[in-house]
Amino acid sequence: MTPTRADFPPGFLFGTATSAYQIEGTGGAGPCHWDSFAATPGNVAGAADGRRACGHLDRYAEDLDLVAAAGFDIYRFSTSWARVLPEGAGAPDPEGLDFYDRLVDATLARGLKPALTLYHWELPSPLADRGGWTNRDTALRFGDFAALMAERLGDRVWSWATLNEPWCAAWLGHFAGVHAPGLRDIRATARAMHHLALGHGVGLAALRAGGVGQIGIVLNFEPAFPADRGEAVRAATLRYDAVFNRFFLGGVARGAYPELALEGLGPHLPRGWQADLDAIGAPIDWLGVNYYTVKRITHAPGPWPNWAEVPGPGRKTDMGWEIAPMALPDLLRWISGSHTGDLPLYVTENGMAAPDTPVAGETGPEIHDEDRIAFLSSHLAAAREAIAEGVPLKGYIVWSLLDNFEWAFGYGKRFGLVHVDFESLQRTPKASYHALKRMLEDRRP
Ligand code: IFM
Repeated sequence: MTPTRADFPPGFLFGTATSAYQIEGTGGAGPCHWDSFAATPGNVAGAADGRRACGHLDRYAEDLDLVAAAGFDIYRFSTSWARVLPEGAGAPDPEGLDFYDRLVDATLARGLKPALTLYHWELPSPLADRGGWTNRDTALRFGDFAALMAERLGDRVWSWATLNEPWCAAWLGHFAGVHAPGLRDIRATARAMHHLALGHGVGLAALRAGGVGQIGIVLNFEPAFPADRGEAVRAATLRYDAVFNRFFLGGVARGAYPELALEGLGPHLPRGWQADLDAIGAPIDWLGVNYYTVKRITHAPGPWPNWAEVPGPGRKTDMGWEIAPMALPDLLRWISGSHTGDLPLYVTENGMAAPDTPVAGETGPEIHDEDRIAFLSSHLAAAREAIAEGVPLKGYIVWSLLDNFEWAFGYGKRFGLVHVDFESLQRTPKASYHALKRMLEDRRP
């Protein structure tokens, strides 16, 4: 695989990522809105749920051994709010806190930097019952959760992210209805967008008050291109860009939401939302950029936002996502040039889903995921190009360590560097894992 570690600046960090609900298995956690979303027929492919997932709760040591053996520097993971605070607030469950304590210690013991994301989508059901992210109180309770985690783990965690991909939690969960809580309502969407942004701000303040540093947020980006000529298509593309790429970035980096997003969402925002922008736009220490694909947009009739996605010309992953490494340098340049300046950027997720069928090898199953090796190589080359052009990119993290619960797609979409047999839970490193290991070993001066 090229480029290799030696082609990146000294100190550039490589990692791999997971999230709590997707790998842990629920055992002992309080109920969360993904449990009830998955328990509702038709929401998740194969009627799958997160009850067992990858059994990481019991196998975390083996999983961390895999991260360390590959030669990664960073292990990015998330904490389940419902495991730590089954009621969403109030008394923590000591066993939940102990699990993350052990996980952080085990990460450090292997020479890895623990990069913790507080919220990767599993909202405790008692908070969902009170309106979830449509309710301002959820953002305040998130601050309490952040304070608790800072107090317990602040002495050992290397970096903190408040939220992962708030656009998905807000838009896919409240507008498209394909993520928990499964709503399709623009008013709920607007409120969830704002309260997630506020949750970031409140969480950030709580982490700062707790004395921890290296605090950021992880946002997902999809550069959008007009699918056809014409003013209506161009306008639809700009609207898509405003909602997808610029809403949270604008809030966090400028303390302002883009006008084009406010055109549709503004009338539904909670009264006095402007007063929250100072907290939302408070300084952060780094920004996480999740990058998978680009979008081709056309105009759609009907109510705002009047856009529709159309398939692009490029090759697609198993998710149907167009493979577009060439858009990554432009994206990173645009983020730093227009919003974040010298702020360190990290690619906090990049990877692809592929069928990854095991074949019999001499010593056991083998997975020849050459497509993933090509995908990762091309995106690493794109990251390197961005650095050469002066983007302050400091690290690159692969999604994901393990095949896992891919939300509404259940267990059918495999993103892992390590194959998981969901019957036996056996882990088998794929060819991409071995290729990355070799590329990380290259430390030639
Ligand atoms: O699996 C997800 C992850 O939870 C968030 N970012 C995108 C990944 C692939 O869809």
